Amino acid sequence: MRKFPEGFLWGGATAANQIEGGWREGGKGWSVSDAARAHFDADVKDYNRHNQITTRDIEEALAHPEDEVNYPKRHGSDFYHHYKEDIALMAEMGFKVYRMSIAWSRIYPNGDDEQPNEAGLQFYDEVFDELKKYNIEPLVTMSHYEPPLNLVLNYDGWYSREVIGFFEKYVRTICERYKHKVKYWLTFNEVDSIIRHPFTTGGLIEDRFPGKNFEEVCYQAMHHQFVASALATKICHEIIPDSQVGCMITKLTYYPYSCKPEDVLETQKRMRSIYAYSDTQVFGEYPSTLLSYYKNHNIHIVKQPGDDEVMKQYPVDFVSFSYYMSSCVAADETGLDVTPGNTILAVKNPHLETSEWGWQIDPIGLRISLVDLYDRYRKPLFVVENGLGAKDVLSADGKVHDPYRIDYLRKHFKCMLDAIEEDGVELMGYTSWACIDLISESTKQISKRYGYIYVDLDDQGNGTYNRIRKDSFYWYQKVIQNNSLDF
Ligand code: BGP
Repeated sequence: MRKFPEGFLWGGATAANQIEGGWREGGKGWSVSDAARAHFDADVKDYNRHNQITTRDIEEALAHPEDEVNYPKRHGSDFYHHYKEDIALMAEMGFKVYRMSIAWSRIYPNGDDEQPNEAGLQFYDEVFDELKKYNIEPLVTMSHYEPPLNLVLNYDGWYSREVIGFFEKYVRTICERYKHKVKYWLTFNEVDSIIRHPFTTGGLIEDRFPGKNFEEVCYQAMHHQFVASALATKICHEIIPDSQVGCMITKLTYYPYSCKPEDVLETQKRMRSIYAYSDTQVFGEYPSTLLSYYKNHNIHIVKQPGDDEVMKQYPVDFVSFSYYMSSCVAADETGLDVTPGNTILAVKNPHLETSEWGWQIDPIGLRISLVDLYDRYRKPLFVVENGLGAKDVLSADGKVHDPYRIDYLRKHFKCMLDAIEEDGVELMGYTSWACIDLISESTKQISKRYGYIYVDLDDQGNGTYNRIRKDSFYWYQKVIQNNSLDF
């Protein structure tokens, strides 16, 4: 019987802005995600265009906090009121770890408040205590599309150097408060995503930077996040000596569309552009690929004395990533078939099937990514997002039959095991996205379901919020119980 390593951290992942709801309770302030909801158009192909939020959109969102369109999106799966039940279900599956995020705007509702919000701190205390009851380790993302909206409106988001200080204060507060409860941390979810969705990741709105090169604005904000990530790692290690802090990137596997050297070269460029973000946090310095990009595109990043040293001194302990799909790459992609993907359009690979949303399903691509990342960094890896979004249906028998999800996961797990056993990759664990149905980031709808647990709710916000175990729930339970795929 092939087994995963002893102590392998099996679990599931969520993010506060997609699962919690309770968005105006317990003193929580507006986050960028609460405001981003107002603008959304569910056409995935136009994801990036539609996510270019304007200041006017924000004003409208603030003026209509409970409008019907946004109601279900802002109320998530109502984990805020169901966390005990949800954690009990995770425990029933045998979770060793639960990846979740803390909503910064629950702790500092405006981001720049003098004092933290006690009710927000108390909420996560209760969540961590509940996890502890079942011996589930929390893995906490400090920032997953949740900067307080006030930091956008009054500071221009992560473009402002001052936001580093606010983030440091927030990190210090949560590390102090949860030092006996949380050992595993991630700094920024998909730190590279600030380039693709500047508003939700970086709190950046283009119309607030008249006359400026917006791409430069994004990279400047990203620099501030790199410095903040290093400082967060420092703070975490100081306050919680046995803590482990990881970076988190969006990992795709890229294949040359053909063996034409031009296509292979372009593929290499694309891969290097992904690694740039983890390189910076693992090696503690900007890689040549980003520096040359800046030079060739006339991008000037303002650094303060000490930034380079801080980044160098406090690299992350492990490397985590999301993996959903792969894409082909060609030097000239005109006329090639494309398919939607994780916030990007991907060139179609004729050898792969896609999800209902067009994302190319590629378990071997996961193994390739694991090996590449491990060879590059020699640091433990953690798959913190992977899973299948599907239109699950509640059958007449009151159950949800999702054999397609089981098939997807089994194939990905097998490739992880191959990477561990045959390629010698050190993999700490796996948290599937998402362990329970929640609001999808790209569609802003719950009908793109990922969970092992079905939430009875539709895209209009109708439903009982009841939790129902899907078939995949029982399958995952067996995987964890046996620490193996053979049972
Ligand atoms: C990642 C995000 C998650 C999650 C996931 C699935 O990029 O970190 O927040 O949403 O993608 O994407 P979607 O919800 O768009 O299907």
